[in-house]
Amino acid sequence: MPIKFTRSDFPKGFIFGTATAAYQIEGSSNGNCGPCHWDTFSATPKNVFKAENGFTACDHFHRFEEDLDLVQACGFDAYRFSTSWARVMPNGKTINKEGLEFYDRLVDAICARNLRPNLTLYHWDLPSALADIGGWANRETAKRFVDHTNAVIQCVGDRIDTVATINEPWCVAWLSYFLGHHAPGLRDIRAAARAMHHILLAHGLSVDAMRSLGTSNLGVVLNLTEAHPASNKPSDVNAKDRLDGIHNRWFLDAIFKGVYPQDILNKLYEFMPKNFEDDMSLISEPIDWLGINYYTRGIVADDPGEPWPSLKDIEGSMDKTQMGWEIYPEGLKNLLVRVSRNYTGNLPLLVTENGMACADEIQNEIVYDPSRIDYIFSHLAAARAAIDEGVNLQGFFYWSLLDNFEWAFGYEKRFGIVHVDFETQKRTPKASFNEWALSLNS
Ligand code: GCO
Repeated sequence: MPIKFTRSDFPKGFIFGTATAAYQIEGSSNGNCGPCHWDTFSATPKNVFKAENGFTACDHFHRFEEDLDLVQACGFDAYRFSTSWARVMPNGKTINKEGLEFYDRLVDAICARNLRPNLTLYHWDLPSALADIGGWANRETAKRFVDHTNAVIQCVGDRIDTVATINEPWCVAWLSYFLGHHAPGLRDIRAAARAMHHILLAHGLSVDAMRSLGTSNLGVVLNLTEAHPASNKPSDVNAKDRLDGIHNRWFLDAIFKGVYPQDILNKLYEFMPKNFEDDMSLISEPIDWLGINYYTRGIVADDPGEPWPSLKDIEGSMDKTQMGWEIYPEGLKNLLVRVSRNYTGNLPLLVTENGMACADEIQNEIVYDPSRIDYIFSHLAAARAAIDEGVNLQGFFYWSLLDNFEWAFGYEKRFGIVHVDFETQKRTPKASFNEWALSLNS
């Protein structure tokens, strides 16, 4: 059993929050939202568990007041949410007034509860019209992202605490265009190399646009993994470096040093867009904070039978979550220390996502989720240990407030501290919610 943490164990002013994302909770059939690439990806056989989609999700579009009451009742300081590009610009071009009005009301409702609004501009709902032109493989998509940025910031920017441009560029690019697990489900190294660059270009352009509008507290959210080799064999150790390069260094080096890591660039160079070097100063424009999403570590072996990067995922032997992800809190501490020593120095860091899926069930109106409670406290301990080593960590957000549409896993995997019955939309706070409330209110 990990030790329990309370507010007083963290520095004064440390921010505790919970996080969600638009497509996973809002219900994309509401409010004249346009089609996005997740709608078509889900409608294609074998992509998403039971071919589920985000059409209704948690119907947060209509129930956001009730959901925000829960965030407030739990004692959180902040609420991280995203704006759907397809809701704001259904055809990728024209503004949907109803979409912006929704976010206007949402931000007012967050502020009315004395919660800090932490906005993410892109959490994966790419309008289908932009998927049609090649999505993130096309430079034009990065340019269009400025229109979305401007529309959202002009509407709610005056009340926002922090803005993240992109959530998890590795997922947007590599997982979606190379591994094919997320929309648009491509498995193509040339499209992937382009997406790996254009998503960072979109970040840089968006930061630039927001600075011109006078918006402050700008950042980006990276999902980092601690890479481990399957054995001590040099071939596996090299494989570990490739995983680290693609997953972590590609983004950290680009954003904080203005270059791509040479070992990975050597392999991707021939597929990269022309003159990509000219974008690097924009991509590495200073930011005000960095968000890190952390769930588990990655173990890889060399797979010499396959072309570069010749990686084979290996299952670890530690306890796992419902996702099959190893529970490895130490990785969070190690990453925070590494990032702050090698890249960010005294720049504020936030853990913008951390959480666990469990096969939760309601019994007599109660959801008992002790393994999630252990997961939370052991990761809070890791965060605390990083602070003790001098990391300027300023906040921690639990993923997620609600059980929701877990992308390719549909509604089966439950990450929420609030249970959602997807038939009735009834919300039931779980034992972990009560535990958070105890920690935050003591
Ligand atoms: C991500 C996203 C979330 C996921 C969560 C659990 O990290 O993939 O930001 O949308 O739901 O991470 O997989």
